[in-house]
Amino acid sequence: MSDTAIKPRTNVEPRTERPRLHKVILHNDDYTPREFVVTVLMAEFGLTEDQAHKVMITAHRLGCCVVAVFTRDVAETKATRATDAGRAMGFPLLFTTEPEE
Ligand code: NFA
Repeated sequence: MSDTAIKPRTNVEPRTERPRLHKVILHNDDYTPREFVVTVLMAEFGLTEDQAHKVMITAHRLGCCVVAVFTRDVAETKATRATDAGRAMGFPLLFTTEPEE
């Protein structure tokens, strides 16, 4: 055998880790119309009207509500698009992201 032979690694950690998921959070405000919030939730997150209404009313009552979880890039892109949809209409609608525990 030549002296440049490569020694295979042993005791390698099994690669079973999944990427950490990030929550998209809808925040309540006093100005964005309820129907508009529902429309944005359906358009940007693919929720049904029933699901969107539940998420909207939960944020309205409690101050915020988790919309869904995604990988970090997808969560950030959706939160930005949804926030921008409100801003385009002059509303302070806000979506943020945070990593899951
Ligand atoms: N609080 C808003 C209203 O009463 C509705 C709303 C719900 C806004 C959830 C933002 C998030 N028009």
